[in-house]
Amino acid sequence: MKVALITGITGQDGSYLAELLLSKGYTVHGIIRRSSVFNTNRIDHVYKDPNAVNGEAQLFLHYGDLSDPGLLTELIYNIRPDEVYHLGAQSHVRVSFDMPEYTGNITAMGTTRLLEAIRRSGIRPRFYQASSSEMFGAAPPPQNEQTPFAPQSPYAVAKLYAYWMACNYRDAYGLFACNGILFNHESPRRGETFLTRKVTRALAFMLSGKQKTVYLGNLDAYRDWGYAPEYVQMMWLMLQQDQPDDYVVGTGEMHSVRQFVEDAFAYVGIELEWRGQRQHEQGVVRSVDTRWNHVVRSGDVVVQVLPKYFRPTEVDALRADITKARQKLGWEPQVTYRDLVRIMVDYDLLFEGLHPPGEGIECEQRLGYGWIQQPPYNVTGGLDSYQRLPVKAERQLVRTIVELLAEAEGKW
Ligand code: NAP
Ligand code: F7E
Repeated sequence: MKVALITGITGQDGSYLAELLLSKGYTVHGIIRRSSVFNTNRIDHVYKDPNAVNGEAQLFLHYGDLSDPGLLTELIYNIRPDEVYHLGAQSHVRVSFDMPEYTGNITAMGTTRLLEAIRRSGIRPRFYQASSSEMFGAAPPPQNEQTPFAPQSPYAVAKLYAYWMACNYRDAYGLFACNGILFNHESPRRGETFLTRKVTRALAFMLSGKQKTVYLGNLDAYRDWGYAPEYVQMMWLMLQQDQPDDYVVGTGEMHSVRQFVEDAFAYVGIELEWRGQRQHEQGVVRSVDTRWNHVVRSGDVVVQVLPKYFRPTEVDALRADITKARQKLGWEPQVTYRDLVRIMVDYDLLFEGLHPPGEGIECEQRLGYGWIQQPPYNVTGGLDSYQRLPVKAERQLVRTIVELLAEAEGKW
């Protein structure tokens, strides 16, 4: 049975990766930061207290921080992992302009600390580095493994340093280190301040009457948005190859922020039109499905652009050329951009206790990501009535929700 260590296990990707590895029979160790309130809500549903389950636990959590080299060394030495997935980072691009030094300390130097902990321990796990399409920055699309890097933010510069450190430890010490150069990937577990989730969550709040307007920045940036669970499968795949290598991972499609907003609203029957210019633009409701008339009306300003959300230097367009991943790893994403919008809107409506259209949830079920253990979301109560259930019951509950929705829509 393999042993994996995940930094950033409480994040979007870390939580999906933990589920994937557990489903493959791994023993999984994760590093979590101490915080004044629980920050493990993305993994609570897969965590069993080792004290309570008597030797049956497969997931172990350890306090630690990428700023603490001594502790990282001790963890590597004691856990003796076969695979290390380094996902921990200050991962927000806009925030990196406000906190460049902290971002460098954690996102760049944190990687060096972990690599050094591995080197000094004498243990030789396989190592995955969470590199980013942001490293391509100003380089025009499509971007692949040969595209010259042109980072446009402190975050991207820090990731580039970490990328080269992983390459250096591979060349200098023969470490099996892989860089996954991942383009934007999203999910219902995406952090609430990233663009896609900010929009789908705000939409759900508007439909439940809690919010009137969402405030955004640059609507004209283009991104290659994929579905996060598929991307963590790629992380694992890279570490199972005979040779370590670096891979670009994305969908090959790109869409603008503006289009994402339009498509999310259109999915629930709200058509938008745009008024005004760049830094003062507004998204106004042109028409609305009668179902939402009590909360949203024609003429409502549902999107307001604010200069404070623009970045000092923007990355205009990212689109992955995934030829290498396709040819060498046989990888092809299944979830399209259209599906992704639907999945995210469906879940955010569900979290708000609203009845989602259901096409996204259906798509997720059809593609059969059996290893994803969605926490139990209560259709009528929303997040406030979130409650823990045993894993089997969670799966059953998600299935039941989907069946109920389909019945209500008259589809089955
Ligand atoms: P995320 O949701 O922001 O998660 C980041 C994780 O890093 C969290 O678990 C966080 O812990 C942890 N972390 C932050 N500072 C830390 C520190 N000082 N010490 C230890 N852990 C720390 O990010 P994600 O979307 O899952 O992305 C995973 C990785 O892939 C990140 O490195 C990100 O930069 C990179 N990446 C992401 C994308 C994407 O589109 N999602 C694309 C390319 C690359 P807390 O929960 O305590 O904050
Ligand atoms: O922005 C624009 C913004 O913050 C996407 C991270 O996971 O992916 C992510 O970085 C676009 C940008 O993601 C708002 O200017 C407009 O053009 O969702 P985002 P990101 O910056 O692309 C890469 C691959 C990573 O590696 C990172 O870790 O949307 N945008 N208005 C906005 N973005 C945000 N967050 N908020 C807005 O109000």
